[in-house]
Amino acid sequence: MLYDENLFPYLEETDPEIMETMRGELARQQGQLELIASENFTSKAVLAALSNPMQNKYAEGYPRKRYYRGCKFVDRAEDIARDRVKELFGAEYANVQPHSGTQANITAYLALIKPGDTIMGLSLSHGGHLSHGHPVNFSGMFFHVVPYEVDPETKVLNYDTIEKQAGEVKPKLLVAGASAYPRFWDWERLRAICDGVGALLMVDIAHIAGLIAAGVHASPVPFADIVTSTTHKTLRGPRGGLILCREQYAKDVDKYNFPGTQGGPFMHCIAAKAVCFKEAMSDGFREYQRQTVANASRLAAVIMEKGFDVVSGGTDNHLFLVDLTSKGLTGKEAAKALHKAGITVNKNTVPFDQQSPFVTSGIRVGTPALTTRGMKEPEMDEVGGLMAEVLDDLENDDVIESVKGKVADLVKRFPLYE
Ligand code: DSN
Repeated sequence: MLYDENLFPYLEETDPEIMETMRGELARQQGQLELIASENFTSKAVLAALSNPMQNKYAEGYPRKRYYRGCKFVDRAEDIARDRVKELFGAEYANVQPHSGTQANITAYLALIKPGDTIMGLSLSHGGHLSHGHPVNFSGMFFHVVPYEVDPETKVLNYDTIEKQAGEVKPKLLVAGASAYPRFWDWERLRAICDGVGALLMVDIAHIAGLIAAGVHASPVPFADIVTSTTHKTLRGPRGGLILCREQYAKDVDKYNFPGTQGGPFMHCIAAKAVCFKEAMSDGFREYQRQTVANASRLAAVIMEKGFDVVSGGTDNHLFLVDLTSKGLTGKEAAKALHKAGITVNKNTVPFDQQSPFVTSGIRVGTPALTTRGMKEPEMDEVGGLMAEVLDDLENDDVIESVKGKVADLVKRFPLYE
């Protein structure tokens, strides 16, 4: 019986070359300190759901309105996923078919505005996302984009400035949400700004969806016209996207996702999303999100105590940005040296960065993955110390080797997938 079997021996026999890459990736995830803010480790239940025969099923359309026969069970899975995510976020309507966060954003734009319309989104180099209007992205190609930025002094959003800019620009749509912004968002204020200029409000919660589900960050659902998200970051589910909206946008959201911009939904992934939403309703998940934020706050404090600049002086969420300008370092060289020592982060531009996005002056640091392993404040003290050791002496191979050894000891105390 398929469901009683461990499937990996079949893969080993059919394709040992790919099996080797999978073993390597597992060992890599187990053996290093994962601090990429957008990454996490799913439960074994989510991984199991991803490897299920629903992946064989075509189900274009929506439950009970499909273009294919044989959809009884995938319909049930999609209904469960939709009901759970609506309950989790208190949303009127949900679409769980987007293959990714960017796909969800494409659908949301088309449901709200027309190509050529003016949008305002947070600039990429100030923490926004490519799909919030960057010129190299579809969003920048198809819409007239006027980006907003953080305050030059505080590096935090100044809502008075955004209001003034929106009054001048008169956008059809304001896009909120970010990939590298460490502070709380004031959704109510953004709604008021939008109402003042006749704009719609779309919020991309990809990074902070888990925090919002757990009540650790305020929810934009009561204020936004459409909310989009990924499911694999703080939410800790399979790779994918979702859309939450008011009932009035339901038909357009469904239409512009399928047939508008996607074909057949990934039904195995939708089943895995349902599992993730169930897990996210538990007390354990709420505690996990609280700890993720506490860990980020502690790690940022340690890094600052070690003499590094943290953008905006700390964090309210799961991530922070280290500005390496005063140390004469680039994000590129810092991330490379940390990686050699077994600590994985990504280089990241900081607001008003003088370096290119490929070099950058900063690194982005996030705690969702380490918190999933069970690490708490004492481990953040250790991790912060190890990061500072490397960053203070980037070229010193002895330091890197010594930190690498300490990383190996630390991760062994917090097993992953064992
Ligand atoms: N690339 C993701 C991140 O790292 O934040 C956003 O799509």
